[in-house]
Amino acid sequence: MKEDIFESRLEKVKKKHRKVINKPNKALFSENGIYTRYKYPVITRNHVPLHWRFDLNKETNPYFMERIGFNAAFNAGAIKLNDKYLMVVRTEGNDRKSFFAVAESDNGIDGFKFWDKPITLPQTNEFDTNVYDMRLTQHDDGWIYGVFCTERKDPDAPDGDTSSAVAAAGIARTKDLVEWERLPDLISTTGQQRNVVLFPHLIDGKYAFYTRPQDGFIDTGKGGGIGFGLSETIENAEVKEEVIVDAKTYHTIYEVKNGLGPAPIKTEHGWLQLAHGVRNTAAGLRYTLYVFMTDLEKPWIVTHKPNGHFISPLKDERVGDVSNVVFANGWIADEDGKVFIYYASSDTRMHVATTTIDQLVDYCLNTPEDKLHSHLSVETINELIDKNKDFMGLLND
Ligand code: M1P
Repeated sequence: MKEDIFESRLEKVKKKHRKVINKPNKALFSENGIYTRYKYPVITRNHVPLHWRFDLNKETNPYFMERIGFNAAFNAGAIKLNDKYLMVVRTEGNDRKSFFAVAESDNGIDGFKFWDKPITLPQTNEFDTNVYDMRLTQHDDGWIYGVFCTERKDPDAPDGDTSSAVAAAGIARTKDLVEWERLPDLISTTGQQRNVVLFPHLIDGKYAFYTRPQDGFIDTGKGGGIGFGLSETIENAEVKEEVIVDAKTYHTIYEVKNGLGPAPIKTEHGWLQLAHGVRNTAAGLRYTLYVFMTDLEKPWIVTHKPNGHFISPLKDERVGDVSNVVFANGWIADEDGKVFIYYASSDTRMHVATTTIDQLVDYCLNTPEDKLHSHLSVETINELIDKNKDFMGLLND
């Protein structure tokens, strides 16, 4: 009887898992023409390999029950290596601990499959309680760096406070995403850090980081926005001074806080940057993605900034563990200019949107900026209406 249960459940679970992994994705029509969304998520908790979840020995698991449960697979860094599209996925167990695991696809839009084992991340002297949101940077120095958030309990939390935490930027490097060398966490003067991204080139012989200084674990407080600073070394990274690249601003989609997404993409016009912005609503925080461009030589200076969000949570994306959130820390630019934007929805699953460098540059150069007042928004709309006056016939049937 027990034997029957084991065999029949094994077959059903295997079949379901294969179906998830082999499901072809489908491009959706893009009304805005800026990027293409896809019908299905590219990675979910259902993609987690069965041998991470089940004891496959009939003797010790006669009912073929799950031994280790997984809650979510989201906020992935991304890189193309040996012609494969790779995501370093924030994989979260039912125990709330997240860790990094690599998922691989041949085409970047479907067929993502986790590697056999999660990443074994070496520890510093102070163990990480939780790690998440790795940004990958292929640096000129030959290493691939993973910069991520390491979270630990706040040592100064009063007795009985079992929630307060401290966030810092952890740094590890690798050549193949398999073997990792852990370096000391980034030191900065501004208390806590999350959403830290290593710039791919040295600037004045120094390692350059985009940062997100914050006063508290959740609130950025006086932190101000997306920052930028230089460090003499990467082996003991320390940013002594941070300038604010993109400040949080009243009545924008990044009013409460913002943070850089993946390492920027170089174009002849400047560096393409993808970030998330957070605003408050009666229903809680709303996270959307926005795009801007920084100067080629001075990548801490914003040159173009389209107004509003680039991607916002839509339909099923709107609901999850932390609803009304889209978050991105990975994108891949192919040699031919195609760009794969990997974004997570509601801290639950991963999606892809595709576009091109040309389209992103056009978007940055030609989308009006946020002029911060309703009447100026109307002015901007009227400018487009006036520009269109000789072409209105195109809209007739
Ligand atoms: O829950 C939404 C996001 O919240 C944090 O991002 P930020 O520091 O910008 O608020 C992170 O915990 C992120 O992982 C999460 O997706």
